[in-house]
Amino acid sequence: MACDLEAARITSLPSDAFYISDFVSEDEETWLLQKVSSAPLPRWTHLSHRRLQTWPSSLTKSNTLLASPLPSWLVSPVTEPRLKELGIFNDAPHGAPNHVLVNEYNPGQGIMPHEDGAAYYPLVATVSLGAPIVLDIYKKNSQDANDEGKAGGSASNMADHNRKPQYRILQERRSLLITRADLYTDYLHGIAETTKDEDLTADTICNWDLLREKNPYRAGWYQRETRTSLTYRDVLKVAKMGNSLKFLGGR
Ligand SMILES: O=C(O)CCC(=O)C(=O)O
Repeated sequence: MACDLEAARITSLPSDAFYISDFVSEDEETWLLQKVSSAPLPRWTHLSHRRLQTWPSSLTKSNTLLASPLPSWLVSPVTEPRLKELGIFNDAPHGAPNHVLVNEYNPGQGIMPHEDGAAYYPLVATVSLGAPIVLDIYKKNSQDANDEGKAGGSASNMADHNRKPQYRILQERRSLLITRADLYTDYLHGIAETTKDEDLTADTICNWDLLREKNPYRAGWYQRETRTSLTYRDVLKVAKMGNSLKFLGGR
């Protein structure tokens, strides 16, 4: 996949966001979904509004990753060669993603507005599989900044249910969304708990011109189906196994 990153920039968003509609092929999508669904059941964490796999493992309380490679199905073809070719992780401390969250949303499920916080290099690469979904982007306010202090780096303004997103990104199945820099640090992102994404137009969807297909959204809405995301990040603090015992509480 040869791709000029600048051509994929979502120009109406603050810096930086990029959207590539055809990032994985249909066969690769089927294969990746099969890998997700064949993971052992204990791999899933069931949350109230989605379920989640964490690869290679959850971070410790001090936001440290115990060094361990990602499984090969999360590496090839997504990180190698594709993300590598884009060069987006070149400046990250480990030069490549070392952590992946797999989120699965059934219709009606979503994720509260939040930020990913200081545990990670400020860049997320999200591969969408199975069905489209709209990601909402909110400018952080002073209440979020307070919440961030309390929650240790993950602002989520739960109180304000009427809060309107400032931007909306439509993520098609098989697409890649990259968010980084100010968009990572100064904004929250979330997914509405709805069975229908509505009000989809060139004016309301900031990556409208970059969509692979606009026809399915001409009516301005679509019915949600199960959508899975692979979110690739670089965890800043990594402990080698030799040093791991102290992170696990040993001596
Ligand atoms: O599924 C997505 O696209 C968003 C996931 C997300 O916000 C997260 O993992 O922090």
